[in-house]
Amino acid sequence: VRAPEKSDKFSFGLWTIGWTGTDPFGPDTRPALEPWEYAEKLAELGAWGITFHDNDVYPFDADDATRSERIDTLKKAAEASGLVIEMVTTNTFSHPVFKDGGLTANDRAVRRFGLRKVLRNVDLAAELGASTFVMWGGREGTEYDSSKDLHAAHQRYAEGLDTVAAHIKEQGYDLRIALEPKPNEPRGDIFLPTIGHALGLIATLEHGDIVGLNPEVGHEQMANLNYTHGLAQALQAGKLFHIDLNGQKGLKYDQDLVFGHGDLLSAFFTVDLLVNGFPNGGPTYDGPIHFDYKPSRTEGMEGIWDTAKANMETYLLLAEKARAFRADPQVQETMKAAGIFELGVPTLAQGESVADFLAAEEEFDAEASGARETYFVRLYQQALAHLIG
Ligand code: GLT
Ligand code: MN
Ligand code: MN
Ligand code: MN
Repeated sequence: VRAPEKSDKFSFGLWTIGWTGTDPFGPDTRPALEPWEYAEKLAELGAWGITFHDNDVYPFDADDATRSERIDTLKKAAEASGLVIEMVTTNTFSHPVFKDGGLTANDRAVRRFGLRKVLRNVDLAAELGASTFVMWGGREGTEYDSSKDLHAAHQRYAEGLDTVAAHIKEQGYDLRIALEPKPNEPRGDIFLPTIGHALGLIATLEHGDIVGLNPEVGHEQMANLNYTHGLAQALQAGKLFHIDLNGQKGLKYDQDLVFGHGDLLSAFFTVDLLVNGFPNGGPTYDGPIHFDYKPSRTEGMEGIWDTAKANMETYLLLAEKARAFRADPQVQETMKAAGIFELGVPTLAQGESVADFLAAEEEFDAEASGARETYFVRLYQQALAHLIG
């Protein structure tokens, strides 16, 4: 497969290759580099963009001078290596102050502190030219249902999001918020656990027009959900602002494997949607191809770059296969036989009223229809043959 190019729009979180391997059972297995060192290496490997949390670049308790010096160094490194800073996000989960969340903590002073941290980071995101501001509410949630007024918690979540969105509008920033759902981990139950939950909350916001989604493969699969279906619904709602690609093997802890190293067939159909779009047309995603994974703790300093390359290679391989799949005349024939294109035809005729519809005398043989062939397995096998053939 060819090497990654800028036009592929591959992007990485600095916390991904920058993860040093600490887990609940043991400490670091790798040393940490400076953020700009990671960035430079990513550019060398063909990445187009980088993303980060405020505290991936400067410590939680950094003074203003340290903060601006470190931001400046990263900014210059990104410019020199032709990297776009496409997304910025806020760490409202590491420091103990956020142990009960940032926007939904019971403690109001914590919420006011958390919201200020987020707003300050919005200004930074705008200053660095980012187009997306991700909000992953990893600590927004509970272990115990008795620990919160759940209605008030959702009110506070909505209030926080509307405050951030209003600030973006007031400042005239060209920035959109992307919520990142996750069902659990680090909290026992995280608020906005799935794409659907997030879409529901967004619909209640005053400034929901600039709030959308950043769905992550593993987060949906941890809830036993279908990632590609989730992307489709977010697209249908005009809310697919950003994506986090990685791999997950079923219902386990958040594995953050390399893209494709989990459910490969699901990854194939995700890429099929991203590169080919829906068979009957409709909204498409043309944002960054962003990887949010963790190089496994077993990997050393060479291994982290193997994993970074693996994400891009897997995507490119799948893109090639997905294009060939859709272009295959036999596949097109099976798609037609399977009724894929017929689903694009509205159920009611143009201008048909419900009364006309109900009065229409239509011949329909339910028995014959019940016995029809769908060719769904044939089509899936053709996809599989393209994938592994
Ligand atoms: C954290 C989380 C990710 C989110 C990041 C954005 S941070 O690593 O596990 O899924 O995308 O805050
Ligand atoms: Mn994850
Ligand atoms: Mn994650
Ligand atoms: Mn993520």
